[in-house]
Amino acid sequence: MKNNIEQWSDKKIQRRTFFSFAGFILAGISGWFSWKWYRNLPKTNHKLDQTTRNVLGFNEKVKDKFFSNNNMTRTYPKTSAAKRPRLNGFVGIQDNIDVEKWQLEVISPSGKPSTYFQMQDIKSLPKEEIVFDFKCIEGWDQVVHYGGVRFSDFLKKYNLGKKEGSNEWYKYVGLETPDAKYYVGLDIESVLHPQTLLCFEVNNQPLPKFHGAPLRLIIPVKYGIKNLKRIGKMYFSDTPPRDYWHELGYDYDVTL
Ligand SMILES: Nc1nc2c(c(=O)[nH]1)N[C@H]1C(S)=C(S)[C@@H](COP(=O)(O)O)O[C@H]1N2
Ligand SMILES: [Mo]
Repeated sequence: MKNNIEQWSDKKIQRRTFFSFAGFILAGISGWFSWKWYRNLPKTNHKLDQTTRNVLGFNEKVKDKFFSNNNMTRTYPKTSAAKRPRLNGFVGIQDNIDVEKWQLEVISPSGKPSTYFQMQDIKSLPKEEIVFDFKCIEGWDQVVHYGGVRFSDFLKKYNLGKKEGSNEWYKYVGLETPDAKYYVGLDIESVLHPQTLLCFEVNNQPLPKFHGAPLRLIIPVKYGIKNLKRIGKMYFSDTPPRDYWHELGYDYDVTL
């Protein structure tokens, strides 16, 4: 049995523990709200002195580095790229394809007729190359060198992917092979990532059939399974498009 003094001091300790814990929580909450408040201030707010703005800018960069899609995938010199890159996955690319007759069908979100694009519509955009470590979910990876155009440049140039009469992007892009046997769903942030390319070259040569001729997706923020070969159809939606490997039990969002 504890004496009165001991009981009294136990209570005091409990009270103190409670107050310091509450204080800790409150500090956290108020920190979070000040951060939100700060963040929402217009960037040109002259009430913020330069030092504060520099600190905020720095914080923003740290945040982007660790938490956002602006994170760039590591790239390598062209000399590190595999000379004969591995081939894997042949669903939807078995048939022979007449590359000259190929076209990309963009299915209209509002039920209007599709729009068709030819290779020259894609090649008229600025060319981009990327050398990066391509990762297959089956456990292998390989440094590869691809060339094409930015997916985001394609969408912006031809005014695709935004809701009619608005500046808002659809949440997802669906891609399918011409025969619709292989298909993937992609979140719009990953599609708009600057390293996401519509590719027509590997190692500076036109894509061979089994690398996805004439046009394939290279999306370095995702595992290989989302890097659809031989794109035939494209569409936009706010609900997740059907996805070949997701239907077979893989995670839908295989972001690296
Ligand atoms: N059309 C189509 N694209 C596909 C696949 C497929 O089976 N069919 N497999 C995917 C998988 S699992 C991987 S790892 C990569 C392999 O690309 P590569 O053959 O150019 O190395 O393609 C992806 N794109
Ligand atoms: Mo893969």
